[in-house]
Amino acid sequence: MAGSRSLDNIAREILRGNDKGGYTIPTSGLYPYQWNWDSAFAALGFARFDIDRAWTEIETLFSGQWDNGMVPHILFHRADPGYFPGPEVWGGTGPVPSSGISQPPIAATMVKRVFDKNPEIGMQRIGPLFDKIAAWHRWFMDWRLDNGAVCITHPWEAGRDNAPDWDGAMARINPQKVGEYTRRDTTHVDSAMRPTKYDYDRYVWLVQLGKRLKWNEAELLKHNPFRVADPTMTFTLLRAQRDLATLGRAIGRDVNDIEQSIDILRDGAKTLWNEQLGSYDSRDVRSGEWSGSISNASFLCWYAGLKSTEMKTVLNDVLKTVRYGIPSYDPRGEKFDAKRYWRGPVWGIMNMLIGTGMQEMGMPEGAALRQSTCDLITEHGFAEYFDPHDGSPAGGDSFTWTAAVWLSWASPNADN
Ligand code: 2M8
Repeated sequence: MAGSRSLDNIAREILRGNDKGGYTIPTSGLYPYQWNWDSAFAALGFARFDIDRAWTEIETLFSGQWDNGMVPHILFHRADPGYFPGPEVWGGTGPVPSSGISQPPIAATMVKRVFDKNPEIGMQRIGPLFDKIAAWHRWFMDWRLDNGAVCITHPWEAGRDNAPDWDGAMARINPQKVGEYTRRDTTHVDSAMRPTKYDYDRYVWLVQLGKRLKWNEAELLKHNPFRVADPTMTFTLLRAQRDLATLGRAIGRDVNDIEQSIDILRDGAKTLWNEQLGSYDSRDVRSGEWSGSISNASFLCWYAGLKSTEMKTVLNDVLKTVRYGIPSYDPRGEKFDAKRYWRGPVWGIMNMLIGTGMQEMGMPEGAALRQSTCDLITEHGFAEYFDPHDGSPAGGDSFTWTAAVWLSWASPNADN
């Protein structure tokens, strides 16, 4: 087992190794492009040893922002045939070839942390970024709210691609006319760790629909059968707006609009409380049905600044069932799958968001989760995700966000 100093060095090497010049790929082979929330985590990792590079990561991400404010979930800076679906399948309409959907808005929160590390440099870099982040958040507020909760229009948008949360909405899609396509992910990784063909047919069908509608949000609102109010998006945007307001005040900007949106999102978060389940849950806006899903996103309430003793009880019950928390889906649920991506495995990034939320709330569970994440990475490496029962690594390796989580939170040498 490597010591924490040498693990810090390995984590730095992973970030440097995945650096393609101004942006970082999540891992080579499986994900050869710039992903939105992966980059926000990467920036935080870089901030431990190269503050300038941390800012550049976010600046490159925002170079792909669309005119309507949307920041795509993938920027295809340089074509790579190793990934499907690529730029031509998506037909993004922004300044850089891109996908047509977004991802959890954690950038403002990570930018605030990078800013706080070195406010002098931060003051030189934050100005233009502040406006771009505000425009992105405004796009969510204008186009994606349902009773104040933030909706996704594609499972990839939540970042929790094949979570059981979307099963109901996915079942209503008939992907008959999707045509032939070749997946590339299963050439890089064991297919038992990836979404099924059933899921991929529907992912591709939704991309084809968006492309046909030229990614016009008003049209998507009318025609897209997939619209789910999601705790990942709602809690991360609520948190991000708070952090953006703080940054705005620090640089003398008017933050009235952002403050109003905080109230709207706080009310929206209440609409994700599933009383029968006794947990935060996803809500299918088209059918009005609950997903009935206790996921790791349910525990992002503390990260959003919301107190919840009920979720604390749920968390302790879930943690009793696994060696390494927090599983992406409740192991007591029949859809739990310890290896298949977002249907069970543990993800360092989610642990960090949830854990920092708990630490900020003064909950001792936060430090315990940090220690368990430290043990997981120390014993099992920098994998994309892990089996919650035995910690075995899954998905891609030398993974950017796991290295970033180590450097900025899980390592005993990180400042917590
Ligand atoms: C995974 O998603 C991509 C599609 O966006 C894929 O499977 O091809 C998810 O884990 C997502 O949250 C993550 O941002 C991305 C890159 O790490 O991989």
